Amino acid sequence: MAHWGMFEAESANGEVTAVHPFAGDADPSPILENAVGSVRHRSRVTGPAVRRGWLEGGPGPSDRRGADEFVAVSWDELTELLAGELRRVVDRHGNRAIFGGSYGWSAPGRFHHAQSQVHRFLKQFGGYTRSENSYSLGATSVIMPRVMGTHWKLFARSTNWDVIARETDLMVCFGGVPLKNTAVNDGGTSNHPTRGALDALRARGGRIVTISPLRDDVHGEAKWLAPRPGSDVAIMLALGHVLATEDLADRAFLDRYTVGYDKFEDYLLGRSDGVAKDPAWAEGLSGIPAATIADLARQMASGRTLVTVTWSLQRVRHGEQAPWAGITLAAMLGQIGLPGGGFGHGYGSMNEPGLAPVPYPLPTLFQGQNPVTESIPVAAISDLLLHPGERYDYNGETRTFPDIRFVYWAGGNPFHHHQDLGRLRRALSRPDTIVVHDPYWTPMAKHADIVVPSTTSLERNDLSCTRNDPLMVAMQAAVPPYADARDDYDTFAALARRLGFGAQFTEGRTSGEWIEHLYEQWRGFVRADGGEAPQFDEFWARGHVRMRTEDGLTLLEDFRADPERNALRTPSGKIEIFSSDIDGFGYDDCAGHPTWYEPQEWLGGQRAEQFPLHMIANQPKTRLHSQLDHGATSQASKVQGREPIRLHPDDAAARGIASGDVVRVFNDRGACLAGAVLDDGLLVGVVQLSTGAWYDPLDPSDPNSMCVHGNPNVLTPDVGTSRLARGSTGQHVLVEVERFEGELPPIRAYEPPTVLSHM
Ligand SMILES: Nc1nc2c(c(=O)[nH]1)N[C@H]1C(S)=C(S)[C@@H](COP(=O)(O)OP(=O)(O)OC[C@H]3O[C@@H](n4cnc5c(=O)[nH]c(N)nc54)[C@H](O)[C@@H]3O)O[C@H]1N2
Ligand SMILES: Nc1nc2c(c(=O)[nH]1)N[C@H]1C(S)=C(S)[C@@H](COP(=O)(O)OP(=O)(O)OC[C@H]3O[C@@H](n4cnc5c(=O)[nH]c(N)nc54)[C@H](O)[C@@H]3O)O[C@H]1N2
Ligand SMILES: [Mo]
Repeated sequence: MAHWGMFEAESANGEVTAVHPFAGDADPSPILENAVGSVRHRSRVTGPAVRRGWLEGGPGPSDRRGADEFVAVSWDELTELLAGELRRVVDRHGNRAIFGGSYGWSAPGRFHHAQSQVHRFLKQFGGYTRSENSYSLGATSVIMPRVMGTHWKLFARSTNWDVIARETDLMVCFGGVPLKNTAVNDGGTSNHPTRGALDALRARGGRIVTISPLRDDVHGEAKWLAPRPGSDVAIMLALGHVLATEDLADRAFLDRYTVGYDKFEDYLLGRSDGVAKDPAWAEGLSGIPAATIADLARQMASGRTLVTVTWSLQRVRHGEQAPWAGITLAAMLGQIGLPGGGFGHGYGSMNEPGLAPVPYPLPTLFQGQNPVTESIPVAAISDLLLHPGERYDYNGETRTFPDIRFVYWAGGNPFHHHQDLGRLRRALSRPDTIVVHDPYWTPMAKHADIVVPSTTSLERNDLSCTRNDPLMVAMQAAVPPYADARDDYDTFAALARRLGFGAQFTEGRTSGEWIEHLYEQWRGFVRADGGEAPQFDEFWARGHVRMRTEDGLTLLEDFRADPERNALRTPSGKIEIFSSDIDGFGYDDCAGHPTWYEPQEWLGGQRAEQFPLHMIANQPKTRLHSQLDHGATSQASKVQGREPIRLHPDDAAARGIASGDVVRVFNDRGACLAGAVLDDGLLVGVVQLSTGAWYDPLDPSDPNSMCVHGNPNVLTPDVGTSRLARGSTGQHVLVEVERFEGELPPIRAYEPPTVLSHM
């Protein structure tokens, strides 16, 4: 099992030689092919390694990180050094000086999940400063609990695809329904139903309107509206304006199920600020003709309509507003809780929305409490390291950044996920010690002081299952561990023994025994649900067993049926179109109701005079994030070895750029090379460069060096969504593009650093 689907691997000589998708998967992902040749790839970390400057000079701030050589050490030496340094930091600075946020996707598996392992280890060691929320849903996970009482139920209990295919007349999709993203589900997936569901919807006469700067954000036939990126909230407000002024809003629904519509309507109609948010107003901001918006609003009110918002729309400045305005628009239509109507968030962002949930808990490695209470919103990592002691606003609180001395990362790649990589590199020069566990010499591993070689999920047994998939799967090792790589669990078990809490950490179990233990825990949940599951050995031999799922769900149908008994977990128990709590925070960048705020990184402002192209830094079609970037599917998309950047032919012609050219993409934060691909399925003025090319600085000793490979995060802003959520805003950035002249620098991203043998 991989995050991008279920498969069987063929192997020879310790390497994966072929992958075969699960026969039950209707639409397997081409990302699977990236696994072939990945185990013995030259970018693997072959054994424990310590940065030379750290080994010789001891812990402390260093700007050599990312440019230094490494020294190979034995596992015993590694355990000794790492345990000693953890002890030193805790004795001198306390546990809060350890940052163990360790954000990232690592690999599926209920036991060997790297984040679960590192967090459990650090909790038992006395705690660590943690991170909250995600890069995926930074804004949503803070705003939606205040508006809807939850954020995760929006996905886990979303209206199912078969209900949509059967009932929906019109899907209005902000951000489209990008099929490429449904390849992926956190923890794995055994089936990909989206393509089939959209086909079935259309075969029945249902229609799709996709609102996106990219035509291919939806598969198959759809009406394409291409607004100026960042203007969606204006369009949503204008749609609402038409509903409100043409007597098409469902007042009875708004009265019974929501609070604060009146205050919002004062804003919508311009009573509170003198600006009516009507279609003409939205045309000026979005470029979508007023008549088209008005017409769409009337169509939406005339049948069963589902309003969907992709997660990308909240990964921008003021990202809180799009999901909030989207749910408000759906509430005005009054179809929330009706089959095939209402609201959806994340169709086409992840495979999970639209899939039926399992009704009982999944097996979980018990974590325990974190004795340290400090935490940061996850995308504030550079702020944290650069500004110890500084106060900041977050979600109604005033917090202070602790003074971090030790950074522990296992299962994530900040050089993939974080913005403004030049700033991140300066931030990473500050701590005393950085430890990274990874199977590969990723850019983050190259910036570490202590590098711990992990196995990949292909090299170990595990269990996998997720909350919206019917299968409990035996993940059986395809190959033995590569070189001197170890399971993260074994690394932590050895460290825990050395630090005096080995028995507590392992509870006396080997990893094989843990897997059986978790399986038995899950069998108990199945039994409590009135079901039966086979003994472990039988399960392991069969390869998977089927779980009960709750089919045919409609989001919030229970709330609609009985809003008192099934009250939402908001202060009012209803959908909060106006939130008194948020209003009470007094933030100038997140008011008490959905509001249009002008973005900084967009074509409608002054900054576009200097950097006239709007770059969409979205998820890659050919891989998951940075994982297996050297695999066949990912490599096949590259242009002269660089990550492809799509440009409209008019924008390319204006710059003398031809298809297949290497271009330099730049702004005032940094620059990268990329390979030009021309495509008239983009709005003019928009370019698209996905995330995930491994950061490859021309001069590794210069934090602002150009990336020769095409990592968009050298360009993106490290600015939060707002003071409410401080989510990542990496999706949008203004740039300029020019043909790259001169000698093409080689790609060194996948080459390991120099590793000296121990003297
Ligand atoms: N500009 C911009 N930036 C973005 C986004 C965007 O839209 N635009 N999207 C953001 C989003 S939504 C996300 S979720 C993040 C993703 O960011 P990450 O989750 O950090 O990215 P991955 O490449 O998945 O990193 C996972 C790492 O875990 C390692 N790994 C795999 N298996 C194991 C294991 O068993 N043990 C250990 N120790 N390591 C393992 C992999 O080799 C890899 O280095 O990126 C964010 N960044
Ligand atoms: N293949 C693949 N699938 C993935 C991932 C991956 O790495 N690879 N990552 C997974 C993860 S961790 C996450 S969180 C999800 C993320 O899911 P999303 O954040 O929804 O995914 P993106 O591809 O970044 O963006 C979706 C689309 O939104 C459109 N868009 C961008 N800006 C705007 C705008 O201002 N207005 C409108 N209307 N549209 C806009 C873009 O054209 C883009 O293609 O994807 C998941 N799926
Ligand atoms: Mo994500």
